[in-house]
Amino acid sequence: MLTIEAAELLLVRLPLKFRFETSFGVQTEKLVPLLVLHGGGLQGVSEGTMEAAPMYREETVAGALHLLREVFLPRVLGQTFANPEALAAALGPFRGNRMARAMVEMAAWDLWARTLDTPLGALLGGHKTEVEVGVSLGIQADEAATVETVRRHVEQGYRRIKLKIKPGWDLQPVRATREAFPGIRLTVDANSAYTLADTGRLRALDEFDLTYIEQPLAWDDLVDHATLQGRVRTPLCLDESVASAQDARKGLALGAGGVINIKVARVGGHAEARRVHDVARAFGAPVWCGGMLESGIGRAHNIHLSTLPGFTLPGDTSSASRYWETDVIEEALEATDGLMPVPQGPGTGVTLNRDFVGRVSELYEEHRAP
Ligand code: OSB
Ligand code: MG
Repeated sequence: MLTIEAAELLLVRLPLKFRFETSFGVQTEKLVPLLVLHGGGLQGVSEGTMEAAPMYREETVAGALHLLREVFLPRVLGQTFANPEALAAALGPFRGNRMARAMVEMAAWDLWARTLDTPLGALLGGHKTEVEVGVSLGIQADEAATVETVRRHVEQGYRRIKLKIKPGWDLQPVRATREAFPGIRLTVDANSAYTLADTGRLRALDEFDLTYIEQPLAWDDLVDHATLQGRVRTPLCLDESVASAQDARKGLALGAGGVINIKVARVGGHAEARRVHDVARAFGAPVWCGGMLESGIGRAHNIHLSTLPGFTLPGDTSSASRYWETDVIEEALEATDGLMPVPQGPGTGVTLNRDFVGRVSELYEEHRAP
């Protein structure tokens, strides 16, 4: 049983160690909402991956904090649930807002796994003790800078290089990278920056032996992705446009892509992420775990999810030290030779650094059972 006795909401702003440019624009810091659920003398912690502005999907940090306070937390505070899926069902009647709902669900999974004294990954059905990781590299100033950045990360052992592209900056970085590194596993991510009118340019990517082209078309589209997939040889990977296992089923049935990027929060939490994984396996489609520049809390959740057997392509869960001078957790999450160890211990296996978070959090709220 899982009794939710209290909840804490925090909001931390972390400066990024690198300038992250995508087709959305440039990012230099990350706003990280954190939720701590308390029950039975234990704590479960989660991170919100919605952004300050609705660029990636429609959710925002401000909207999520409001919904958590006014709508979602009141539904679970003081209640007892058989397990995290029963808790998530209490939020089931609400539409959309999956990243906000995922904060409650994911904190509940961490709390539940700690209650059972089990690592989260094992509870979800995973077996791996380390997971393969790649790296997502932002748009660079020119080809030379792109090749130099790729070189640094290839030398660190990352198992896949993903280049962010946008119209006007696509064939150039990919050609330069492929010429310099003929053997690496290489992918691109457009974050919805193209339309079917760009089919010729996207088809030209076929000659570079990319493992996939991630989300070239609109964030809410599957039909045009299916049309495009009929015209390019490289598999398309769906990110933004899969918000549920049903979306995954429809996308794969339509032929909108051959690979799925699973982001646990985008689909509403661990249980739905596992259902997306199961649907993809039934279609024979590989999946991998995406990232949203998470702090150590979200990163640890991602690593545990990646232990499921269908995660056969390297994820975006690269070393935390790439992103932050100081993380919100006490542990280091560092990959060696492209392998990220799964944190040991119950739950996510990581601990909120209360001293640091207490000093930098821009918000602190405690919500108690009525
Ligand atoms: O599309 O995968 C994406 C970051 C923010 C929003 C969307 C995306 C990304 C990344 C970064 O690609 C992955 C990471 O390093 O966490
Ligand atoms: Mg993406």
